[in-house]
Amino acid sequence: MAGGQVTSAEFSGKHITVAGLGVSGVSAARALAGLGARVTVVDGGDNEALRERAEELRAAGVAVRLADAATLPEGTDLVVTSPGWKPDSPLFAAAAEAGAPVIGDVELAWRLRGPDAAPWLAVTGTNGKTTTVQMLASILRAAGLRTAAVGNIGTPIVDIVLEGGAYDVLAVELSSYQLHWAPSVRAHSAAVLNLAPDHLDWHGSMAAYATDKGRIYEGNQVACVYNAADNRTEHLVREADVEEGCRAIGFTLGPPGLSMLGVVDGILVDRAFVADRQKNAQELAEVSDIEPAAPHNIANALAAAALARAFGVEPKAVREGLRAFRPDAHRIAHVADVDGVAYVDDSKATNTHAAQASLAAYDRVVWIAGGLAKGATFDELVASAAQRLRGVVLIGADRALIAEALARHAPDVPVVDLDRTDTGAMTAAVLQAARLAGPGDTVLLAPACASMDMFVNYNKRGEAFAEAVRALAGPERGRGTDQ
Ligand code: UMA
Repeated sequence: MAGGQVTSAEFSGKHITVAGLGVSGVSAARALAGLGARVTVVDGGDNEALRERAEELRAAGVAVRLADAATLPEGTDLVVTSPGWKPDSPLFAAAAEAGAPVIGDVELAWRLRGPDAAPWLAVTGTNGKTTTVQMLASILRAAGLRTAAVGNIGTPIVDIVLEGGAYDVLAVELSSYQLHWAPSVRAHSAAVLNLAPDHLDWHGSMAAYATDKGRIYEGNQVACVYNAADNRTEHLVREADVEEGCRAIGFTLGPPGLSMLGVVDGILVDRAFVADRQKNAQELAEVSDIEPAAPHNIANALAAAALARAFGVEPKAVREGLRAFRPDAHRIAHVADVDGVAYVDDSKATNTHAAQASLAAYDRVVWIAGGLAKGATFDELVASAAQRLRGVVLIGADRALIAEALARHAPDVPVVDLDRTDTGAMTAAVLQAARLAGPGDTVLLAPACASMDMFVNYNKRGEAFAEAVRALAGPERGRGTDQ
């Protein structure tokens, strides 16, 4: 354990149950065993991958129990849960009965921080968190700081915290689940990018979801960054109990007011972290430095810039960091042009809010949508996009919900309901979309739903789309030209 900063007193000798044998559970279990705790990992699943993982942990002295997510191991002092476990899981009811507190892996990481631990710049929001955290890490690196993008993005934060003083600052993506289970986290500065209904089946209500998101501002030291176009985020700042002197900093796609970052004539400008901000603004970067320069992504860049500026990063590094950043696959990724039609993969649009942002970027769209709705409704999304839709192809388990919204708000738009949830349905969906599209149109995969009814994850869904598009283009047209 590098750094040697981690204190074990709180955990050593305790019997700790870790809920979940996924990415965060494995990381938490290893860390706790290393600190001298007696650890049992429980997981409701039982398959080959889990059994393999269980064997590795057992070799490290950790007990593992599969195929039972409900029974609390005898003598449990504390439960450390993975983010995905719902608050009403039977295991937590049993823990409450036994007097064992429940915390998340992010809370564990926070409690394991030593005296020279790196401060956290934290990001949440319904959409854009991963991209923003990556942009932020890119900016921090450009400033010469030792940093890592961690948390919901996929790198368990416990692993990084155990490295002690190896970092100057962390760019931390926090999901609403993680925030729910992390009551004492106190970020240097934090941003809520936007707030729209998502994961309501987990949180129970929009109010509960917003409350958990808002926890990210609690105890902030320097800046609470909010989206001026989404007053729900500003409201969360007002509700938060922050350190004395901590400022509310807005970001906007228009000219910035005082204590905001915004855009003037294609330039990203800062009117928050400049000395004479009453009269002046500081140029940070150009919109053309951002890839892709879609409106929601410019907002992500502004939020990342605001957090970096709150940490004292110079304008030059903001520009360099944004220029160096390249988005992940499956986020508004242009796959190919075939017969004058652009094919775009935004499989990452797993909720209505993301799909709305994606649809807003194109004038004439054939939309491929559907999957698992996660308790969402589609009226607002369909009504906002109706004018731009040339056709719709529906796939997946909850497609009827979208079909009903289309019948209400876009009754004249042709809809192909594929009535399929098998993996091969994507090829048929692309063929149907090609039939509906004409030159100048965009065929857009922005499902507004989760993928797990048909695919392992949204990456696989996007890959299936790209493969079907390439097959449509044919070998002689694979380079995306019209022939
Ligand atoms: N499990 C049960 N019972 C339950 C729930 C889960 O037994 O009631 C078990 C599952 O069988 C599985 C394990 O718990 O083996 C999975 O735990 P988990 O779903 O919490 O996932 P992890 O693998 O630990 O990954 C988590 C995040 N997953 C979720 O929040 C669902 C990852 O975010 C994150 O990258 C990782 O920790 C590291 O921090 C993924 C995600 O989808 C990307 N996040 C959601 C989002 O972005 O919308 C919130």
